Parts: sequence; structure tokens; C-alpha cells
Amino acid sequence: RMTFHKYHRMEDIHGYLDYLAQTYPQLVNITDIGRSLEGRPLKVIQIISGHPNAKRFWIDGGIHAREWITPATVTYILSELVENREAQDEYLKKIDFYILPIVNPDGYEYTHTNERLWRKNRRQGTTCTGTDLNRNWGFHWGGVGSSKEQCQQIYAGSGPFSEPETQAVSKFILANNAKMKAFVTFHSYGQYILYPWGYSKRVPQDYADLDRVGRAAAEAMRLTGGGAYTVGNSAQLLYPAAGASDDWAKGVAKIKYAYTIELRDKGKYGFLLPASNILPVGKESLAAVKAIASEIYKGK
Ligand code: 0X9
Ligand code: ZN
Repeated sequence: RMTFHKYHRMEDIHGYLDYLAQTYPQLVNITDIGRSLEGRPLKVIQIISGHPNAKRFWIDGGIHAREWITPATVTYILSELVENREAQDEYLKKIDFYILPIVNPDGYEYTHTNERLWRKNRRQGTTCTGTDLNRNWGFHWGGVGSSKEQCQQIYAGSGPFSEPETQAVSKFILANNAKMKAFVTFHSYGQYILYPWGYSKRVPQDYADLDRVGRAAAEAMRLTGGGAYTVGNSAQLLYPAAGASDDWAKGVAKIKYAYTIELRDKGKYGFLLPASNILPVGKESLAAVKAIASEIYKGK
């Protein structure tokens, strides 16, 4: 019902989520948490363990339209969690997962039909189109590394949460963040595991935990035979950028383990990563998710 040898359109991915809900009704719930600007559904798949006091784990992909490896990777992860459940470690079956494969469906579809390297959503402005959904979150909104200029790739929008996509995701997370201990948003490319803050080179007071668990995730990725991932504070390792979802998850939703994972590669193909990478990147990313999951399962 889902294949991993090519990049799929939104309808295929959403169709697969509906198929899982029908086939595994005791395990899987699909919630339309809202609609994109152009009216496409934002579909969250909830994989509910049934374990009392289960910790919750948020995963998303596709906030940046051109980063095609991210919806594919997230779809691979959820397919393993649902359809290959018996093969998974016990602790993994005691965590509830909330997974949104495509945060920016309008942009994602636009990269298939019009412009392969489109990044933003499809907000029509007076001079240019598109808000960068990873500069639109209501925590240090409008700060360093974001722009007030519509024509920029890092345009932060007309105000915090001006876009329906970030609004829907943030509302849903705040309504479900009791016991939510991990937040992973997938991007590409560069092979980094990044933790807050992104709005400045400061680090959270518990950054040693984020660093330790990030390193465990990177090591787990390496052991799958995958790429080498570098771990660190996002403003120091990459560049400062305010208004991103990871900072909001940590600073406002108070989710302890908040990461941005920049998937393959290191620049050879960049956003145009060949589809033959979907399975290996899916496997290394599932290994990262497991490493973080095992930590939150142990934690109080
Ligand atoms: O700039 C971004 O939004 C991310 N990199 S990308 O090349 N995929 O666009 C990095 C975001 C890192 N997190 C924060 N700066 N808070
Ligand atoms: Zn990105």
C-alpha cells in the first residue's frame, strides 16, 4: 500500500494514512487538525499504545516544500510503527506517537507541479508569494534570521501564527502536550541533529540532556550504516533563525526533547536527493526516533 522507491504526491500519502486507520482501527486514529491556506487537509496520524500514562512523541515533516525526503522519511517511520509493530522493541509500543507527514501541503504540491525548489507556503502577498512556515511561530517571532520582506525565502509572515498551517499545528500540540516529551521536526539537508535555541546562541538550562540524547540518536543513525550526523545547538552549528517550530516546542509547549533533524545529504544532491535514499534515510531516522523514545520512556 505504500512504496519507498519514489517520492509520492500528497494524495498518495494521505490515502495511505486513511488505509492504516481502516486496517488498524484499534491502534490508529486520523485527525484533520485543520486546513492549509488552499484548503488541503493537515492530517495527523495518532498511534495510540493503550499503555497507561504513555509518554507522547510528536514527529513532522514537509514544513519546507522542497525537502521531499522529509515526508517520505516520516511516512517510512509511521509505516514501521504500525505495519511492522511486532518487530519493534517493547518500549516503543508503550509510547503514543502524533505524526504529521506534510505540514505544508500547498507548497509540497507546488514543488511537484510548478517549481521544484519552492520553500514557503502559498500565501499571496502584495509583492510576492509565500511565508516561511519555519519563521512564523509565536516565540521570538520576527527576530534574527527572519525577514519582514515578503519576497525573501525567510519571510516570517505578517505576524506570529499568521498562517493556518502553523496555527493548526500549534493549537493541536498545546491541546495534547500533557505527557508530550519529544518533538522532532524533519528538514533537509546537511545531516545535523539540532537543538534549541535557534533564536540566539544561548542554550536551554537542560541543554546537557538534549546534547546527550542527540548524540545517542546520531550514534544510532551511524550504526544503521547511515550517514554521519553532527549534533549541536542550531544557532551555533547552522545559523541563528528565530520563529522556528523547535524553539516554540521547547519554549512555549515545554516539550523537553525538541529537535530539528536535517537529513541527507551534505550538498551533493541537496534538495534533489535521489529516491534511492528513501529507505536508508528512513532506517537511520527510525533509529534516531528509537534512541529518543527509549530516553523518554525511561524518564519520569
Ligand atoms: O532554516 C531553517 O528553517 C532550518 N534549515 S533549512 O535548511 N531546512 O531551512 C533550520 C532550523 C533550525 N532551528 C532553528 N533555527 N530554530
Ligand atoms: Zn527546512
